[in-house]
Amino acid sequence: MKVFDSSDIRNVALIGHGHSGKTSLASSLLFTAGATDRHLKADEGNTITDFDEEEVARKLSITSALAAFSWQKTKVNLIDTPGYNIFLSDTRSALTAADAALVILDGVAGIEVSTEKVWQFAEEFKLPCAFVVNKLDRERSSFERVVAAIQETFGRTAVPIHLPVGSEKSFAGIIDLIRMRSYAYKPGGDGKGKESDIPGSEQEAATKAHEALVEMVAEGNDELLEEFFGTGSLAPDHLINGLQQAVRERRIFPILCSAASSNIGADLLLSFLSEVLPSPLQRSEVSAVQNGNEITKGITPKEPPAVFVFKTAADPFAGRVTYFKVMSGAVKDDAHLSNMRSNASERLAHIATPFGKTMQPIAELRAGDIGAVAKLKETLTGDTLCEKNNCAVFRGVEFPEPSIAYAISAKTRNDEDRLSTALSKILEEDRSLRFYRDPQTKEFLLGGNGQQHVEVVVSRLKRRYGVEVELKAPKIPYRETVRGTASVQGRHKKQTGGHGQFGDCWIKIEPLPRGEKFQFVNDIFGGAIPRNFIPAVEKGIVEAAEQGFLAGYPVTDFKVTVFDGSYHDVDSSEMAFKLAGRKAFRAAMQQAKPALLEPIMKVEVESPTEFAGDLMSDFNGRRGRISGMDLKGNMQTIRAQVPMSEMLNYQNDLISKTQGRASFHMEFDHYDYVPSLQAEKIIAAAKDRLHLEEEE
Ligand SMILES: Nc1nc2c(ncn2[C@@H]2O[C@H](COP(=O)(O)OP(=O)(O)OP(=O)(O)O)[C@@H](O)[C@H]2O)c(=O)[nH]1
Ligand SMILES: [Mg+2]
Repeated sequence: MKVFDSSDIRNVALIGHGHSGKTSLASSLLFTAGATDRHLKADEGNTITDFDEEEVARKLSITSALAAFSWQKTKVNLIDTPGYNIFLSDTRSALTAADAALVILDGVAGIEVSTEKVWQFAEEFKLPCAFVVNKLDRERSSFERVVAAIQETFGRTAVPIHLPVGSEKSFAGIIDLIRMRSYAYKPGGDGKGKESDIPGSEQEAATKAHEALVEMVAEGNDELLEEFFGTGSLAPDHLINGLQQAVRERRIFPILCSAASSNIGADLLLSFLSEVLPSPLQRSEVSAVQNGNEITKGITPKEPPAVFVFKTAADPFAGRVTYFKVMSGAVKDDAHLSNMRSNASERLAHIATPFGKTMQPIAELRAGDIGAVAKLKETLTGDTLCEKNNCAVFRGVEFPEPSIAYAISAKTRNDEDRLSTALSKILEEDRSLRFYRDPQTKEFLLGGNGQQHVEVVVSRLKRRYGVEVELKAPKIPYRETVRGTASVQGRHKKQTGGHGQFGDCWIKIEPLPRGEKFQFVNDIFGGAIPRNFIPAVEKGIVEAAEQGFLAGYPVTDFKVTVFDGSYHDVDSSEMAFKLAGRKAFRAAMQQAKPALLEPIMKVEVESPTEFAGDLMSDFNGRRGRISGMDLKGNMQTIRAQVPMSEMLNYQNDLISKTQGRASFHMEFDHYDYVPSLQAEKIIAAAKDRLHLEEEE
């Protein structure tokens, strides 16, 4: 691909709810711009931006993908992002490379849960945005209704710059409210409209909408306001410039029409990208750190080269592929840059412009452009690479903690050996995953944003790396504790020929507040137990506590005071006192009202209000306690505390209860007593388990 100047580059992300048509729109733009020789379809699994095998199999986007193309004199780096809520952390991360975003809406469904989420991301990154009302060829779609919903949710500064001609099946034209011309399309055609005057039947509506647009654009600009009051309108060039400025400053959010799968409106959208959306040079500054100081910084062509890494992919053939945005200067092929985090020197051999999975070689990437390079040694997502060692370091996004974890185990010994290498590659690519070992249950856990998220990893392990694994719900890390106090003796005495063994201690056990774990106090006066044997008593107790008393779970939140005992000059030893401590502990547990503790999770569900009542009563059924509620628009947030054991299958239940329109997040909060009914079952199950282990 040829080299483009910063001012001719547009980095545009397509964002929106799952299934709204982002990948289809990318496909239609690529075809109309001549970057592909036919119109590729999401349903056929052959699009440029859904190339990953899991995406093809599932017919949805899982990670962001890039495709660069040129249109007139502009180079567009299109970033197609996932819309399903469990994959949205990737979308948010990809937005660090964008200078503007198109929010895609389904012309039937209008505003959906993820529409609001991605809108918040765009606000967070201060990205200029426009709305694209897609699927206007569908039955029961309505541009008017969706526009009203957009304005109600996002405000009056969202204004149409297009009007549809025809609706549903007969939708085949678009009126451009800037130039006041009409364009007729052939459904399934080349995406280039035939220009004509506005049909008489649409004249009145178009004039009204044009005036509303003109007024809105003029409002923020004195010169334009003067022209508007003087002539009652704005010259088309002035209108475009004014609109461009207003979009850049996030004062206006244009609304456009489209039917991506039948390729209606692609050429108007392409013109909008190049004429109205900002170049990287016009983007608002982003925060960075330079010489220890927080600064903000724009794209700077005149400085030495620096790039920010916003994405890493594990390609089965090319290995690690690093996607970056040039933040300053120009990066030439084969440049040597140093990584500001690890200090490693990296050679950027064969830099490329990404086009889905294809890497198109390029000689140079100028400030603001996006590129990819394979085989960097130590560079990861979020890193800054540059030539000078005092350059600004840009900030990557943080990823949320996983909301769900599964126990993962290899199917065979052979799989086990390769599992962690394969997983480490997948984790590099997707930073919202976590892989760790639970120190208590000793299981390996894989955490992600949802069940499907973890399942994608399992499937990828098999398809890409030939590693087969099994998933299980993680074991619940129960704990044991005491509710009462007890003072008991622990005495160990054994006479076997020569040396005997003798240890004897008196201990008091009592509960500690939740989370204080363990405390040991030596309260011996007058040497009833010699000083050097006291640590052995403690060790005996700690080891016994690790093994549990009721059901094999570690005992926690208790205090032990050793206050008396006796010893034997010859037969006493550390081992004997350790065993005495152990006996004392077990005897104390017996009397001190032992109890089971269970982890309680902090859960937050976001759902359309219509399901709120149902979801709250569902929490009651799960022994949960509602701790708060928030209403935002049509979305209800419910916060609750629920035992972990009741949440294992929540994801599936939530999907079926809300038709997939709600999302949730949970994390550990605290431990609390298990009610006796459940405790009995857990203890009985543990007895079976421990019994089996003994037999093995
Ligand atoms: N009728 C109609 N269907 C469309 C249109 N655009 C997309 N679709 C269909 O909508 C479905 C989803 O399209 P995608 O392009 O995969 O949607 P997406 O927004 O990329 O979905 P995610 O990547 O999962 O977020 C597919 O079946 C498309 O054929 C359209 O303009 N009209
Ligand atoms: Mg998609």
